Amino acid sequence: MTTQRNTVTAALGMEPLDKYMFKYKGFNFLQGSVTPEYIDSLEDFKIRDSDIFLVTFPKSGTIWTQNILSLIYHEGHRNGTENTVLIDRVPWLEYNVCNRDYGNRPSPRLFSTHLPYYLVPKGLKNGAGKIIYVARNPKDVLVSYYHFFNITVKLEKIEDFDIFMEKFLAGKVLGNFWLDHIEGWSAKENNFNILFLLYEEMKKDLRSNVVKICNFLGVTLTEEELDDIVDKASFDKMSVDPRSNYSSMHPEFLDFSKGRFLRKGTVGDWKNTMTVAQNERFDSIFKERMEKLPFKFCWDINEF
Ligand code: PPS
Repeated sequence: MTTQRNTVTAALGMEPLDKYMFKYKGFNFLQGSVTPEYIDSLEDFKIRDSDIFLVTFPKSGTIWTQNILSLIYHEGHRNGTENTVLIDRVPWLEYNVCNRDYGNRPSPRLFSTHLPYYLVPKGLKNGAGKIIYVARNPKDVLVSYYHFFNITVKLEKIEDFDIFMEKFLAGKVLGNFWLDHIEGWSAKENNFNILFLLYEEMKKDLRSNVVKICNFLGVTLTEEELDDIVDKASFDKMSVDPRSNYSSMHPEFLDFSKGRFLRKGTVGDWKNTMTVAQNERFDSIFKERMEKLPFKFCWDINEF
């Protein structure tokens, strides 16, 4: 009876956005992949000090950093996890697609999430565990996302970039509005044990960013181990490594006949897609708030 009542109460707070997404507690989720009850339960999800959470707005370098974390913790001592795919090594907190018992995973547990700061477990908000937030310039995020919408089976197909851009600007995508996501996390920096990384900086100098991650996590690696991670986390190597490029994802989720998850992996590709008018419209909404962020984004690989 109580469970039934809870189900009904939770369902009341659930607002369908389209056939593919619903909004709950102000945040957009994939329809059919998570329930309001599960989202509610995350608040009390017990955090261990050894937990590591990778937080991103979609298309900001999640899979890349998942792979780096996985290489730091598993490479060389994989202990039978050689054939485990990334999504199982650094699983999604809010989308338990492999149906694992997160509570009983051995430490250190690695998780990924796109959640906003206010929906993560309260243990994290109280400073337990460690968080790595990776951000990418939002114009490249937009273009990457546009292509992703067309390879994922779970989201609406939108061929017209202009229409997709409006959806992105209205926050009607997973992750909601880019500025809200990053502002929320950066404003709450002091509540969390958090390291901020930029995709463009990783692209410019991956090695020093891997060192930064290791220092933050308190992991000591040899020079050879570092070189190996930098090599295995390169775009070219990841593109052909089925363990780390999501190519083994079930066709129920991704349709690889429409494109690749690791598409271009560069900085400034937005210039090949956005028109002058689209760029101006984007800036008119983003510029002022972007300038107040504590990050300096790079918009073109030629600026390196
Ligand atoms: S998701 O769906 O949110 O998990 O996507 P996410 O992994 O955050 O972002 C996908 C983009 O990251 C690029 N990527 C990389 N870039 C550089 N080097 C490496 N190793 C790498 N791995 C993934 C990937 O290509 C997507 O960007 P685009 O611009 O579409 O190529």
